[in-house]
Amino acid sequence: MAENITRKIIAAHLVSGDMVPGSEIGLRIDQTLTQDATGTMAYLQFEAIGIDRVATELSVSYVDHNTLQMGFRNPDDHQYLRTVAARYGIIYSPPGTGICHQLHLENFAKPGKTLVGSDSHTPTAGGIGSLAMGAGGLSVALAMAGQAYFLPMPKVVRIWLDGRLTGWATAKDVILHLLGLLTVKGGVGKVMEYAGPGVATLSVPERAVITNMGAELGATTSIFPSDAVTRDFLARMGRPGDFSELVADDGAAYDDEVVIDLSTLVPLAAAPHMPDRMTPIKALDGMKVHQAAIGSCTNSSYADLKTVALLLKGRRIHPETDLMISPGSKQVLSMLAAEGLLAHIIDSGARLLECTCGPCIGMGGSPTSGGVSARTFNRNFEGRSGTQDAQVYLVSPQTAAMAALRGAFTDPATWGDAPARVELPDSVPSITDLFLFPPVDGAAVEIVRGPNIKALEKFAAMPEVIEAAVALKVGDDITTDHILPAGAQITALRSNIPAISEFIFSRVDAGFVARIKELGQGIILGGENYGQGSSREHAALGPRHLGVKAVIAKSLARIHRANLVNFGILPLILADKADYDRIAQGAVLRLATADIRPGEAAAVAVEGGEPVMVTNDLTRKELDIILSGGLLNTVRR
Ligand code: MIC
Ligand code: SF4
Repeated sequence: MAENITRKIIAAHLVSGDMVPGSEIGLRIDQTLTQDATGTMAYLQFEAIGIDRVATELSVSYVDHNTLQMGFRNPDDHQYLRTVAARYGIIYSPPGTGICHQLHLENFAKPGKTLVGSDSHTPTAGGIGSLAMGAGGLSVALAMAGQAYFLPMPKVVRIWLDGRLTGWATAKDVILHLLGLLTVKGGVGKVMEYAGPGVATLSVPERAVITNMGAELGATTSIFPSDAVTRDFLARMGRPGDFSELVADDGAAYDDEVVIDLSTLVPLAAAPHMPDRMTPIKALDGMKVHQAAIGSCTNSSYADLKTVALLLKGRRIHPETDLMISPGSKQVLSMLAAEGLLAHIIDSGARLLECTCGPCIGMGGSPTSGGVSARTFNRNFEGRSGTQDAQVYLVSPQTAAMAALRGAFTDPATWGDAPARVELPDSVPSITDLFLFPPVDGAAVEIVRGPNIKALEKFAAMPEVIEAAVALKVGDDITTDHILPAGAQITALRSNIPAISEFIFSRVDAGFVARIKELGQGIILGGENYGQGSSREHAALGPRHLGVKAVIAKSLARIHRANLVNFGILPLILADKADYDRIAQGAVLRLATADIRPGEAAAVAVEGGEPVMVTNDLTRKELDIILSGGLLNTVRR
């Protein structure tokens, strides 16, 4: 039977379930990755499972988020991550080596392999033809232990690319265009599979820009074929042996299709505060830009930064605009240095940052109050930059560089000739020596735990009856950044659940933590797409620690829903969305857990009112996990 790429990889890795969209499948996982902000939890959980060595083909632990090392917390985390990696057979990428997704694409990702990473932008590796998915740390820990990764079988959407990019339009504008078309909910339950004649016109790093930001569509993942372009990329990266061809069969079926003519695209921006608020740069003409930031796992490749360096060459950035540049990896940085391109960046007045996530996750680099920031990143959620009222626009590197030079967004028609396309050199210098490879036998390695590494909490089983107040009612599109904000101070506490829980919902409702502590337990009422964005399981662990028993929402984002299950919080859906308006914050709800059955409706009593009906999309196994107090309780047993 003619098959698409997604279904081919799934079929080759299927260990349980049927490939029927929406029903649960289990996949064998070849590779895993973690980053430090989610990694410490993932490895604590891996240790709790009690396996002697990772069972995957390859597992890598990157340190790229919490790298400021203000005080002992970050360095303690890094030391733990380095030693736990050596102990269990995991490759360790020290802080400053690069951003996890960029490094993985350059050094380890392979066509046709499955990859699960404790970061929502893991689909970046889809640019090379890997089926790469973001997940909570516990799911990654289980994959490292050789267990299957469970997810609902996705639908596969063919994104047909015609033509080729022209003028100042870039790969970033392709995905921004798609986000404008489909919105941040448009990819839920789907894999975006790219096809058509336009595919061959895009390099692997360009493809990775597109698959990276497929995360913002809410998609399970995004994937490109592995073709002659992929072969060429791997050869230049010194990994020709990692190539294998992977294309859709002629006549393969898809669940849906979107057609994009690349030649019609123009430079775009996602306007504050959602990645799908699409606007052409032309429409922003004249808007002052206070800050520009180039980098992040979306746009920090050699080609992106060389293009920027050449735009800056011989010019000075606007005196009232701050420009920050973070290369995606030391490989990129050393290539820029070797070609003399760093000089253009330095002489332009730009600031060169470390090869880390940096300002993308609010590790410094916050804009001025109310300031406009043009960022090449993938998320512009309110407050994520560290400045609550900053106006963050997501743009391409070219657009960010032009904004920094002019001090404002200007009409691309005034930018002159677009820069020539940058190709990778024939042979790229290897940075393999910078990774720490684990010893063959790690049994003797001592795992070092500083005071920032707190032991895992044991959660009790779910009570038979939940009788609890709605501790917080929130609207649509609540992101995990709303639930647990990022930023240097808070993210440094990722290994310490009691401490980080003090910040749950702090930017939405400063009284939340005190209120739920007073109540002792609670229920969260949410709107559409509750929990979209990052994979941070702390957005489930923190609420769980504080006594949240259930989240009742109009709809839930995939990774966050899985994290709720993993930590024993019931993810419930309002059967009638109109009931949302009937439940006030503070209302006491009552439900018997025995009434909750997979896929069936159940009544929830509302104090002083009519009951409301809730449904769920839980399997029996997931329900049992929740009732037993979370996945770790099940696994430990
Ligand atoms: C993000 O971009 O929000 C992060 C930080 O990379 C997260 C992971 C995290 O919260 O640690 C993600 O995207 O999954
Ligand atoms: Fe890092 Fe930002 Fe990418 Fe998240 S989105 S992995 S914080 S660069």
